[in-house]
Amino acid sequence: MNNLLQDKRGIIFGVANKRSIAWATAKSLHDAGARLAFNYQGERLRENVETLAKDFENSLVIQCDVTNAEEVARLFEQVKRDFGRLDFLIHSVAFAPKEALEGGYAQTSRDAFVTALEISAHSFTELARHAAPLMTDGGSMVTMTYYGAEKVVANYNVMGVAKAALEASTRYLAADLGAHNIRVNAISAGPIQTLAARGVANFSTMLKGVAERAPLKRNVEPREVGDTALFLCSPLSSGITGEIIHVDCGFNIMAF
Ligand code: 1JT
Repeated sequence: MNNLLQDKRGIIFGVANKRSIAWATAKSLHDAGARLAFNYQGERLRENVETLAKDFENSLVIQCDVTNAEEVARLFEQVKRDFGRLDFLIHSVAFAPKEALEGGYAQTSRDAFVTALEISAHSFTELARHAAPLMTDGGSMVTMTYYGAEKVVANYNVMGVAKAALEASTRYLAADLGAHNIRVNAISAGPIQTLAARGVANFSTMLKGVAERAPLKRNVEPREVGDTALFLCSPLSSGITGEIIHVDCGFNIMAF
């Protein structure tokens, strides 16, 4: 418990279950005193998110598929009505069809490409556009990325291309919104055993290999990603914008 986000309010996109990176982030932000709103993508995930959010006093849970412009507009209207103002936004949303995360990148279909880029990259820009006018006292936006945006990671394929677009979006948004004292940053997390990752072939083997090569000799914990998001939403990071912070136990600095 700390007071880094006392009287601050923000919204978190991408909680699906208690293993979600978005959920670990919610816990860090809540423990720092923030009031939180959550989205859920569809009826299937509503109960999960409502159950998790119950622990958080005065939280909001709102239906919103980030690819549905009407639902996005409606969500921000409700946030404006209930919160009056926004101080931060967490974007922890990604998707690509399973078949796109195996085999060669050259085999990526147009459909898989468009889906991955729309959900994983365009949604951040869309949400930022709606959130910025509510950040009347300045604010902080944080998205989640992965090393596959920078270097070729076997099987990450079109997600790497989507994350590269997301990282570039982080810089362009930071340039646009800086004059309003809105900072925009990304966390490049090491691999984490979430539900999304569980569908990935040989994910456990990869986790082990990454832990062996990382300077800290282990995998990153969701809480460490959440605490970095807390830092990026707090005044402690007031001079940082447009940055990609690696939270990966040092894995990215190694050549071999
Ligand atoms: C998605 C998935 C986005 C898994 C993701 C992701 N960002 C990181 N991961 C974990 C991962 C996945 C692969 C990988 C390394 C890490 C799955 C659902 C779609 C969105 O390749 C070695 C494939």
